[in-house]
Amino acid sequence: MSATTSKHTASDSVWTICYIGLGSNLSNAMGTPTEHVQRAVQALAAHPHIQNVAASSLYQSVPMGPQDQPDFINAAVRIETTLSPIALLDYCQLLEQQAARVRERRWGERSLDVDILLYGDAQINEPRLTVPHSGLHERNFVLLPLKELGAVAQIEGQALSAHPLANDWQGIKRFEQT
Ligand code: A4P
Ligand code: MG
Repeated sequence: MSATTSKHTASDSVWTICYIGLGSNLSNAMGTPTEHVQRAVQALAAHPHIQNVAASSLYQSVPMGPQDQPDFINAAVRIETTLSPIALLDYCQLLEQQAARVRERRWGERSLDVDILLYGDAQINEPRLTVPHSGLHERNFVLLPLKELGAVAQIEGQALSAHPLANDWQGIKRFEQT
């Protein structure tokens, strides 16, 4: 999946490279997990202040957290944006609402989770926003798609691709659509 377009904004706009994590393990009236994730990629590409969108493959992974829930479909998306971190978070949460997400239990099933994984090389610790996303380096369902997209970042003093789980395919596989 990819959509490459250059969008015109004021000449002093700064385009920041960001990585977004997508996850879904619940079908609802709006669609299946795969459809929720693919629709989110399209909605990111359609935003006037987001350009050069590239999505990883889809990955199927066992749930982290409660095990009595379906496997997840995960992907990561590379974008360039002129949105501020909080404005980007607002848009991520709008996409979750559009997928009719209902919050039930921590790490529970959801129609769509949209997380800001990296925002340039910013370190953000605000009440609504932690970037890099907390626990990013402890999740192969985040690291493997990030690595596929060629993301470069230092997390806890170590390159992304050097974290052990960036090479661990346990409990995760590329999702092949039938
Ligand atoms: N928030 C803070 N930082 C960020 C950020 N960088 N990006 C705040 C997005 N949101 C951020 O998130 C709770 C609050 O985090 C938001 O209000 C936002 O202001 P949430 O999405 O409502 O809740 P959550 O996702 O259930 O909680 P949490 O702890 O963020 O869970 P995670 O870390 O998102 O993990 N297993 C597999 N295999 N694949 C998955 O994708 N996902 C989860 C959820 C659990 N198990 C999984 C997967
Ligand atoms: Mg989340």
